[in-house]
Amino acid sequence: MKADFLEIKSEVAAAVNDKKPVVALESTIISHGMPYPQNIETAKLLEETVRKNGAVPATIAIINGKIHVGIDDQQLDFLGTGNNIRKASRRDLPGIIAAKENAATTVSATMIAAHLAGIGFFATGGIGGVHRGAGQTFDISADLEEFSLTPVMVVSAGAKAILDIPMTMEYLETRGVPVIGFGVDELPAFYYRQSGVRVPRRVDSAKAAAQIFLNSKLLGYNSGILVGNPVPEKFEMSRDKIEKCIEQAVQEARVKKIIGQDVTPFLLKRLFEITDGESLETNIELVKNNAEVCARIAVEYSQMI
Ligand code: PSU
Ligand code: MN
Repeated sequence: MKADFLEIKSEVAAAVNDKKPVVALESTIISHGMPYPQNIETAKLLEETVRKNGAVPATIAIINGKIHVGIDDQQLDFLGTGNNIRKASRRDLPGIIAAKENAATTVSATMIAAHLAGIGFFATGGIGGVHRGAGQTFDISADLEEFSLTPVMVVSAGAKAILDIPMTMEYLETRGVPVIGFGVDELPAFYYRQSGVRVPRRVDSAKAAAQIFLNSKLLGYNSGILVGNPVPEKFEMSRDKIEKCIEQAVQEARVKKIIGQDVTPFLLKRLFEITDGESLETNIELVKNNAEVCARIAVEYSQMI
């Protein structure tokens, strides 16, 4: 049985086949995480950044029920402007494919698709995690569980500060997911560099991160690894300022009874509005930085295997 819904761009397939470095990129950030036209501009910037650092980019999305690993400009425009694009997480993939729908992939779905295509590295902005107030709402992103199920190394600026970062770390610890601080001792908090939550391991080079991924493979792990790469200092937001804005956005989501997969896009959109666009600027810079670091790790890894 072969997945006839998997369309791997020829450049990507060739690179995977030759064991060359490839970096997967997600599409939820394009369709649900950023406004137009910055979403499309950022997607292009990320692909360029991956190339500049020696790897082949593969942006992943579902178009007409087919998982595309690597998309073209026309498909990118469609994902960035279309209004009927679903948000696909692990639970959604089989149904979306069957119904031949269009969907952007979250971290969990992107990890699944990347692995299916033979790609081991993936750069994003922030992963989903345990939401504030999860004790009441049970809102825990499927991204966390995915790390224990799928062997992909994900470079992110940590968990979004809209989440409960200590609980997110506890969850990852329970699932046995290796978490690495890239040049830092604490898990980054997306908009700012230090969450106050220590990571179990710090590395100071791309090579050291690649070695850890290789070790996990040699140990027979079938789980992923989270790399926390902080936003560059000059683009960091003031912790006090963004925390106040987050409190406000979270409160609004509660009043409006926003639930399920709509929570994260709602919070990101409100933060963009409340901060007058500053949160978006930081978001773009951190995800670019993640694409660079991820490509560098993928390059190091390709020299080890
Ligand atoms: N981080 C961002 N923007 C985003 C997301 C994360 O800066 O759009 C997306 C990712 O695709 C992540 C998803 O996987 O939000 C998590 O959604 P949820 O909390 O519903 O699991
Ligand atoms: Mn959720």
